[in-house]
Amino acid sequence: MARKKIALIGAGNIGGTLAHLAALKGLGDVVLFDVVEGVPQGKALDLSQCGPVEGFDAKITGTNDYADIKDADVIIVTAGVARKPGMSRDDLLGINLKVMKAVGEGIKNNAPNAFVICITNPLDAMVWALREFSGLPHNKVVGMAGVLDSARFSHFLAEEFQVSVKEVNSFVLGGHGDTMVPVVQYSTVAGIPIPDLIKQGRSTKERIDAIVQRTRSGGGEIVGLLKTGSAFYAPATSGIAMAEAYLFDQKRLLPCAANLTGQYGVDNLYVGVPVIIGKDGVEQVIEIELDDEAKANLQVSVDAVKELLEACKGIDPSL
Ligand code: TXD
Repeated sequence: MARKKIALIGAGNIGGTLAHLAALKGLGDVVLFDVVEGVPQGKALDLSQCGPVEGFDAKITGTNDYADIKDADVIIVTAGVARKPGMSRDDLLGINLKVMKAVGEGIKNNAPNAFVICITNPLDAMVWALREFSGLPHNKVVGMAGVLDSARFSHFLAEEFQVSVKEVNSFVLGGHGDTMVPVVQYSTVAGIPIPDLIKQGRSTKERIDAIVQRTRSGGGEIVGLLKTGSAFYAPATSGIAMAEAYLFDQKRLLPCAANLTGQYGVDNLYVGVPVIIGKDGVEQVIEIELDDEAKANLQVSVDAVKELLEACKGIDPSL
């Protein structure tokens, strides 16, 4: 069987880490694309030289030409500008919208059958715009945010309850922004919902509220520390988990930014919800019962995404 082809659009911090992980995990051959000349080629050469040490044969190449992503099976998009301290995700809108147009056209012309995972911020607007520009079916274009946000939530919960991260299952829904909705009700430690653990006296509502807040500003906390860019290890790991779910038809239930067609009372909008990812891409959107607080929070999040889309349409009338 021929090796799968993974194209990474954007060879920056996340792109490079994605390439490294894809090679280490043997997902297939990797093509790193960037507009900057030399960077994807240099990173590809460096990464290829991990092969003899790690024992992988994956072919890793760098390019500035969209023709080289031809017939890619999976495309992960991180192209654009990352947040700098003091910059909100939405400040990135204008710059990254133009980037999505170029990327969408590159995908449409060269790899229209790919499963496309968008990571570029502001995520919920960029994944929607990328879908519009690429013209691919909605089930084949998905945004990565919820896997990362849930990983952050789970990490903090594991610390709070002093248990292995393996015992923690958590869900973050809604937009990838300050309005995201970490759902306490469905987050568990060894299957026990957090509200029950609070009742048992293992934590308090105040401490969990603080964790929810820390999760919401989890990206900003890292930007503030790094000063020259944003998080990239956990975002790349999260993107790879989604790619694996597709490539290996794992039917994993992952929180992703997916196009809604009436679910959660939302139509024609990309919002973070639990979906099943398998060989057909987004195979199902899972609707879960939310309590009133989570519902209200989700609505705030949906309204924030809607506002971003209106802003996109204002910038690019072709949308
Ligand atoms: O959860 C999430 N979705 C996120 C999103 C978590 C963390 C970071 N998130 C966003 O991912 C972040 O705000 C950025 O929008 C992207 C990529 O983050 P990264 O840290 O990888 O940014 P870099 O290192 O600046 O890399 C971006 C690369 C860089 O090499 C540019 O030259 C390239 O994108 N770039 C382009 N590539 C292709 N085509 C075009 N037009 C282009 N413009 C810039």
